[in-house]
Amino acid sequence: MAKQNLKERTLVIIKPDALQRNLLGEIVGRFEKKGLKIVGLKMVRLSDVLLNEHYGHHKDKPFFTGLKNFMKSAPVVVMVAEGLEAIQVTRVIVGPTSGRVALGGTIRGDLCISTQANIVHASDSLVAARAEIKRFFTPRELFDYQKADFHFTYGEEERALV
Ligand code: 3AN
Repeated sequence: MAKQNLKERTLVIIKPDALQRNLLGEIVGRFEKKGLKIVGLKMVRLSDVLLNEHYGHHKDKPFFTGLKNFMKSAPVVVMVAEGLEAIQVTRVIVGPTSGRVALGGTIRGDLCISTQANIVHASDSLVAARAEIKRFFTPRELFDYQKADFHFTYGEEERALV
């Protein structure tokens, strides 16, 4: 396991269904309220090349073409969230793949009822997060900055985990 640090980063894609359903602000707000720091944010339209790479592990699944068409149907918002155990924390607040089994309180549990149109993508490991952040962001599009609420977001021992 990688050493805990306050600068762990994860990639989130806010999918076309979220934009169409006017949920963009709600979703970004959930990450902010949780205490994660948003260090990158932009709107993009996904291409086949990018989707083949991003969802390469699903290329033999029956839903692959449908998934790609869905992901190209409108722009998406890509975001990098940073914080202590950001990858795991994000998976927890997002919930499992299907909105039908995701628990209330999670983004998918509260906001969707689908397996495909499930609002967000979130990196599932450190290796995936590194590759996915690099896929969507250049270093200049990612920001290192202090947050005014830092002392109240983490406790003393956590703040020392630089
Ligand atoms: P997660 O996004 O929860 O990590 P993955 O990586 O298994 O889930 O799936 C990637 C994306 O593929 C999902 N977010 C969802 O949009 C789509 N997907 C996964 N399973 C199905 C399925 N059975 N039917 C339709 N789409 C699916």
